[in-house]
Amino acid sequence: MKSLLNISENDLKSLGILDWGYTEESTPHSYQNYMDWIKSGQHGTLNYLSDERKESRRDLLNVYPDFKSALVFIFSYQETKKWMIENNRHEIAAYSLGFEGLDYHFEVKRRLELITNLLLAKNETLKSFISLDTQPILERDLAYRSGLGWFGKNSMLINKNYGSYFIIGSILLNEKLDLSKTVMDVDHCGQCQKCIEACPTQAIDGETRTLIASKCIATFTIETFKDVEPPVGYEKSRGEIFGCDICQDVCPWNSKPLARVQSILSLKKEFLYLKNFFYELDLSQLADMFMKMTNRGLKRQFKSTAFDRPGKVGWLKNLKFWIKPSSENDS
Ligand code: B12
Ligand code: SF4
Ligand code: SF4
Repeated sequence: MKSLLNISENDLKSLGILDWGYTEESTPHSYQNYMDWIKSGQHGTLNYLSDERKESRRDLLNVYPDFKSALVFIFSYQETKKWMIENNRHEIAAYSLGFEGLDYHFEVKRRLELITNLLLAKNETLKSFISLDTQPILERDLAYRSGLGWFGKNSMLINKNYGSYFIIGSILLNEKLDLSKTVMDVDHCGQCQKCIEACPTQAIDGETRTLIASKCIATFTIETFKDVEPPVGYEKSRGEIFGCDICQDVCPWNSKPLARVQSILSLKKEFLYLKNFFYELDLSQLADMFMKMTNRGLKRQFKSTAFDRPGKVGWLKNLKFWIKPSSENDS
């Protein structure tokens, strides 16, 4: 990775940044891919992708009218992923513990604000807007046109040097920066089909490089708050109860980057309880605990982490699938 204007490479690394890119293009290259996906109904119950905000995704100017350029950063959770693989613990997706237990919407935002402040210190007329997951912005495309990778068949943005275990966070700016033009990456999937073959619920449409969202375990375990049936094939997974990394874990582009990092599960003091919850209790004990909480109590318990999202009904739905009735346990 290179330094960025007045910010050194070491400072960027200390923020968990693997690489950064730059673009002055406000329109996504894959807007039509996205619209085709919506039209074919592949977004399933994810209505926030198909409502009136789909127009906003057509151009960054619709979201940030002063847009002139974007700095795009990729934030690693590789160390946590390595710990999970080495310990054969796959029930919780790595991104959710990869920022010391904090919800990345807070932690990565904090890091993006730090970078923004460093940039503003050198340029008083600069204005900025942070894009991190929740804005109506096609962020994988933004990273793609900033030269940070290609769209894998599993639909992940994959970087040739760093794989795909990262979160994308961007700073949109009202001025162009004195940075060289981006060279976009090309496809490096070739004939590989590993993610398509490994997905237990057959949620990957390799032809269009998109997902059938209603079949994806991440949709079922993170984005589904009602007590509904899981996607067909869920039973063939590794027991994922929050998110799913299977199509990344099998991707050859993730092997070398993981081999280079240490295996670490690092949690802030106030989040050490997460380790106890998810790795020391068995699933029946975890379910008992959720049963005893009110929905509001659960939201309070998991405040500032990723785990408040499914709510009580959502969590119990995720867990009950893996808990055998006591008569089965006895026999
Ligand atoms: C909705 C959503 C989901 C949904 C739907 C995912 C999906 N693939 O559509 C669900 C809940 C399933 C989900 C799951 C996950 N998500 Co999510 N999710 C999002 C969100 C909010 C919107 C994505 C979106 O617009 N989808 C619509 C589809 C059509 O767009 P797309 O996924 O970007 O796909 C593009 C390519 O397919 C491309 N394309 C296809 N073919 C071609 C061909 C060419 C030539 C070109 C140019 C382009 C192209 O066009 C599409 C449109 O840009 C983004 C944040 C954001 N604002 O972008 C995060 C995001 C995509 N998620 C992220 C993560 C980390 C995950 C999970 C790993 C979490 C987990 N462990 O459970 C999984 C991964 C599942 C997977 N294989 O995709 C990261 C991905 C980082 C990365 N390296 O790519 C993002 C970017 C959040 C972030 N800020 O970091 N997610
Ligand atoms: S995240 Fe899991 S369920 Fe979703 S497409 Fe990837 S392997 Fe399939
Ligand atoms: S597993 Fe293979 S096909 Fe799937 S994203 Fe990785 S390289 Fe591409």
